[in-house]
Amino acid sequence: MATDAGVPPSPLPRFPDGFLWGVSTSAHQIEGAADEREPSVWDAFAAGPGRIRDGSTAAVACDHVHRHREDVALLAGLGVDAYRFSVSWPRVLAPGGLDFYDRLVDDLCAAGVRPVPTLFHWDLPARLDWRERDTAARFAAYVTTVAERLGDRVHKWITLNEPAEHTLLGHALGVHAPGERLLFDALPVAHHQLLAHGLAVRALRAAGARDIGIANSHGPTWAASRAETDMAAADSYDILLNRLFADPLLLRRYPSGLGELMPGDVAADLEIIAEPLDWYGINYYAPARVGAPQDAETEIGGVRVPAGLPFTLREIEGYPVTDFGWPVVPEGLTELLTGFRDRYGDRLPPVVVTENGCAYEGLDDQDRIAYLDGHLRALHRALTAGVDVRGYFVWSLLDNWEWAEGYTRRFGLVHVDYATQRRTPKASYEWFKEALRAQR
Ligand code: IFM
Repeated sequence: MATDAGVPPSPLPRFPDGFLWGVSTSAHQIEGAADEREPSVWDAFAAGPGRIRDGSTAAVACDHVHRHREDVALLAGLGVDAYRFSVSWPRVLAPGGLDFYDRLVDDLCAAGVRPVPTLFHWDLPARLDWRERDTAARFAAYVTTVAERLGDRVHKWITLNEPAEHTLLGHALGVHAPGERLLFDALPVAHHQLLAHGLAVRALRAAGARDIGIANSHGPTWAASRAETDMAAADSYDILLNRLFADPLLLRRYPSGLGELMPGDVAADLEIIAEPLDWYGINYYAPARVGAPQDAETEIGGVRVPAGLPFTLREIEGYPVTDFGWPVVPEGLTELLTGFRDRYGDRLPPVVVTENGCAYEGLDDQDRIAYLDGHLRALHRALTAGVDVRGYFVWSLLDNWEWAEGYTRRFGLVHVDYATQRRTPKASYEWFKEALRAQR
C-alpha cells in the first residue's frame, strides 16, 4: 500500500511473461447514442422516479459511440495489451448496430490493443426477461451473430458479466434494472443466465471462437463473529455470492440443494452450463462481513437490504474506504484467489482478474494509485502461492455511468467532464502506464 505521502513504496514485483494487462468498460455505462439502439431494461428503470441517485440516465454517458477513436488512442497511450468492453445486445438488434463494434474492433487491432468483448453486461433488451427460459436461447442466437462478425479479430470472449449482481440487485432486491423485488423467487433468473452462458459457449465454439470465459463477481465472506448464527449466515451469503454461479460452471452442480429450486430439467441444463471454460474471470472489489439476520432493513455500500434474508451485511471496520464506502482490502484478493484454487482444484481453469478498481474523485487520485498498487501486490502474492492467474483488468478506463449511482461515482483512470465530454488522464493513468512499461 501507499506511504504516508500516498506514494507506493517500491516498483511492483515482476509478473510472468505474457501476463495480460488491460482495462475494462461496459456498453451501457459509456456508449450513449441511446437513439441508435433498441431500449434496454435500464432505460425504463432509470426513467422511474428516485431510482438513480442523481436522477440521470445513460442516454449520453461518455458518448463513446461517437468518440471511440479518442478512447482507443487513450488505450494505446496507456500501453495495455487488451481492452475489455461489452457489446450491447439492444444495439446489435438495431439496424447497423453491429457496424459500430466492427469499427471499434478494427481500430483496437490497428492500435495494437486486443479486443476482449463481454456479450452481456446487464443491458438486456427491454422486450426480454430473464425469468423466461427462452431468453437463454435468444442470447445464444445473438452471440452467434456477433461471433460471426467479430470472431476473426477477438482475442478472448466473455459471455456474461456478474450474473450474481444482476440477479441479486436487479431481480431480488430491485435496486438495479429491471427493478424486481423477487427475493428467493429470483433464482430462475440465475439459472436462465447460467443456461444462456452454456448455450453461448457452445454457440461461440460452433462459430470457431476460442479462449472463452465468464466474468463473475466474487469476494471473501467474513463472518461477523464466531457465533454459530453469524457463521451460518456467512455461509448462506457465500453460497449466494460465490458458489451459486461458480459451482454449476466448475463442478456441474448447484450448492446446498439450490438445484431443487431451479426451473426445468436441471440435470440436463447443468450439462450445458458446465461446458468447459478456457479461463475463469473474477471481478474483485471488497470482502463482505456477514452476520445473522436482523428484523430491520440494513444498508451497506449503498445497497438497501430488506429484512427477511438469511443474513445481514455489516460494516468492515479498520480499513480505508472508497467514495462508494467500500473497504479497501487488498489482501482479500489473495484470500479469494487462493481460496478459489483450494475449493475448485484442477476444475478451475486459468484465472483472469476481469475487474478491480475503486471510486474516488479528483485528477490527482493518489488513493486510486494506492488501491491499484496494493491489489496488484496482493495478486502477485496469489501467483507466488501457485494460483494460475493470467491477466488483470482495471475497472475502469473512463469515469462512467455507475448504474443506480448515476454519474456520482468516478472509477476511471481517465476523467470525463460530462458537460464537454473532455477526457483528462488522471495521475493513476500515468502511474498505470509507468507500471506497465516497467513490466515490459
Ligand atoms: O461499474 C460496475 C460494473 O458495471 C460491474 N462491476 C462493478 C463495477 C463497479 O461497481
